[in-house]
Amino acid sequence: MLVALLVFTSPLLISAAEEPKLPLLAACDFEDGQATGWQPNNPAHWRVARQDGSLVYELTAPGEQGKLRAPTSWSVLAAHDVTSFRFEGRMKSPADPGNSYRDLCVFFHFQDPTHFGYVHFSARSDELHNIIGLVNGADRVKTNLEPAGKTTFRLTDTNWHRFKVTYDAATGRIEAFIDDMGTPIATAVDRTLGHGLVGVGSFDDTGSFDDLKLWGIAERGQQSPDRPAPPISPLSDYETQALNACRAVVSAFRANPETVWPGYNLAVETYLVYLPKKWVLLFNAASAVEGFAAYPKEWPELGTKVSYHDGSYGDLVGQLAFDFEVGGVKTVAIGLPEDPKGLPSPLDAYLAGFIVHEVFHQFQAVHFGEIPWQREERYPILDRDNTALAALEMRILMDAVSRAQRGARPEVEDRLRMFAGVRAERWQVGGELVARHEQGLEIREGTAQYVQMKALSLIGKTAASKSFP
Ligand SMILES: [Ca+2]
Repeated sequence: MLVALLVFTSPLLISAAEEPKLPLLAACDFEDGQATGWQPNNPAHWRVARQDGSLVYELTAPGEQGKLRAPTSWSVLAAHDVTSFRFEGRMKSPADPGNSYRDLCVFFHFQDPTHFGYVHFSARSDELHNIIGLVNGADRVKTNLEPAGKTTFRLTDTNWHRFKVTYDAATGRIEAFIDDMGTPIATAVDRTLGHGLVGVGSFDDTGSFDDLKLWGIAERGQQSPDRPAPPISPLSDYETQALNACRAVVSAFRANPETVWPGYNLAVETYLVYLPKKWVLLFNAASAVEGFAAYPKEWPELGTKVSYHDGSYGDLVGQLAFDFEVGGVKTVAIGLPEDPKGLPSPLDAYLAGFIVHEVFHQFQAVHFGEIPWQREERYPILDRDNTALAALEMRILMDAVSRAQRGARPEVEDRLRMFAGVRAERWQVGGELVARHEQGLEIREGTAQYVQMKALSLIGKTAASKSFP
């Protein structure tokens, strides 16, 4: 009894141990009469119909051969681009069992109609039948490791058969199962495509599918430019203002390329602007970058070359990333605040200034090098005398500015002498550490602030940015 139990359960145990735990992404039994989420290459050939006491997904007519020798009918689960996955279900071929070329196909890593992997389940085994195949912009090729003719074929009748196809991104291993879920009938090791959609269909027959379940790891950051882009959701007011800010920056620099700072031109410089968890925009990249697709045509025109990534990209989560590598270039990624509440208004002007200011810090580091003492951690932020005197300096400076605005030049000079006196005294007491840190900070932040103010004044004058005050 014990022996029988062990023999019975051990394949399950082995299988459970070998399979990585993957989250369930989709389960379709078609019992609502709908094939929600499924995208056929020919919708006229697919329907949900009752069969053997269940509603099932039917491929009702064979497809037509295209330019490549490849399966002709498929319906893919459009919302789940996966790397590692497990895709299971049951299938049934109505084709004459006397025809050993009969087939049903399970698709995976589907990226577009000429780039996908598939398992061909058939009633014979040879170079083209009952294989794991790859269509990679050319006629399909067998990729499974078994020699031609050596895979086990079981699609020999018109009964329902269980199937399972798995891919493990860590090893590149693809396994195909039919009836026996413990032992694959075909195995390949192939990382050519690496990710994509799953689907069901046939090389040139009809068939039925039901109880389809997908477990998997969602692909990130590798959208193929020729795959249909996911639907773009309507922009929120905040997103619209963020895009307006980007457009205003680009058009101001385009109209005044050398005016803000020699060589600093955001109409040509490469940089990223992103809204955390929503999207990433790549400005002025020299060439196509993997993971970025065309900027949505429904969105406002930004006046320069921009590519788009949906969702999060790489490890960009915080607000700023300097020396961020994208497409072989080190640049800066400007993370806009997730929530615009509490930001200064007008919001688009604030965001434009923020972008200009922060990208300039990257420009500074590249062109002038780091100022090593600017981020001095030993700076006495808690020293009361230093803080009080620094505050006094600020008051004197502000006083000087307001007197300058009234044209009271002698009073201004008097205030500036006072300011210099207080600062000299404070730096005397604080020592070289305080002086050098503040000088570094003023060089770094002062120039960035200057650049920000200069750009905003140009934006205000640029006709294209009417939304700015
Ligand atoms: Ca069903």
